[in-house]
Amino acid sequence: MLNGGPEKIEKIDAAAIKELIKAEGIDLVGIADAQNLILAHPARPATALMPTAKSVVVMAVAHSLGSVYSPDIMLWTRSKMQTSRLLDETAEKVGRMLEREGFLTLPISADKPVEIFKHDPETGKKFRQTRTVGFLSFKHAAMSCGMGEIGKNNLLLTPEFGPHQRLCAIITEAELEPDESQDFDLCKGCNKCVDACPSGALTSDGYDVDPCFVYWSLGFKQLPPARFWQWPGYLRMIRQHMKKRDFLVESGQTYITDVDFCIECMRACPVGERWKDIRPKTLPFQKNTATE
Ligand code: B12
Ligand code: SF4
Ligand code: SF4
Repeated sequence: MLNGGPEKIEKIDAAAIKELIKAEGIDLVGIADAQNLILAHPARPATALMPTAKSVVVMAVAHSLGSVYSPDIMLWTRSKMQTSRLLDETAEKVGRMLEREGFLTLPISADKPVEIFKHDPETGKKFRQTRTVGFLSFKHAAMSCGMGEIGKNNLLLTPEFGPHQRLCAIITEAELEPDESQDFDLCKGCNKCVDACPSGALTSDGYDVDPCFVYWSLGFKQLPPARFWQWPGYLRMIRQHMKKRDFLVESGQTYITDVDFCIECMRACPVGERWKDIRPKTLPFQKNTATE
């Protein structure tokens, strides 16, 4: 254990690092070659954050399935925060230990901050909806080390937990033996995630980040108007929300607990071996502050 345990480990190699991390309570650990990561769009290579990076250690902590199946998303959000905390604390501890051993190491948080783009960096044109991107794509890093695949719900599916895990990563100069990427066949193409998506972000054609962002962050089912004639409908929607919601009180709570409005694409997915015996038979309705 890192906490109260040895400050050093005998040997810095992949097996020892994995054992140390698992002893902290992390469910899955994989190691990817930092110079050879599968990249997303826009690309965020680990070497842009640390040119001398050799390895990316990817960690996953399973969500509480009870919170996934809870009747109010706020209960899941609180539980999610704890998974992030465990991941971030472990990343910090491992990072410090590796730096004591002489390897420059950068933990990347499971949570915010993220880069925020009002304009498309390629064309300079203003996006209809502001976009955000992580400093490193954890889903792609996890695929690089054979932890799982990206399903139709645009989330990382692992054989163990399906989409129900939180991810985090550590970039380091330590040269650790990488795990190979693997082909899985986890996504059954059942479309349960597409049918469950309340914003229309997931369709059989793929994932559209803008409607997802607006619903996930505010509970709005409409994007900001792109045309003049769309304004009356948009304002009507805002008025309806204002009638029953208190945005000031909500924002206070959001700052403290990072309240989400949606995990439907995650909840609906049946993949995940480890949940076999405890998964409830029916998925109950889960409300959020904006639910009518
Ligand atoms: C930013 C972000 C979001 C944003 C944007 C999502 C997105 N796909 O880009 C919003 C707020 C919408 C979001 C929503 C969700 N997220 Co999120 N999110 C992240 C974060 C911080 C970075 C994602 C990222 O950069 N991905 C890389 C890009 C490149 O991924 P992509 O999906 O292939 O590509 C999209 C973007 O690039 C965007 N895009 C396209 N062109 C451009 C151009 C520019 C300039 C920009 C900025 C973006 C952009 O559109 C692409 C899809 O078409 C990650 C943590 C991390 N650091 O990885 C968590 C993460 C991906 N999210 C996660 C989760 C769980 C969710 C939600 C379920 C919400 C929730 N309540 O938690 C939904 C799921 C939506 C979905 N089905 O994909 C988990 C996924 C775990 C898993 N099992 O896979 C992660 C890994 C967090 C974590 N620590 O575990 N998320
Ligand atoms: S988080 Fe909600 S809105 Fe976004 S893709 Fe998943 S189901 Fe759709
Ligand atoms: S719900 Fe079905 S289609 Fe969607 S990711 Fe899971 S297995 Fe694939």
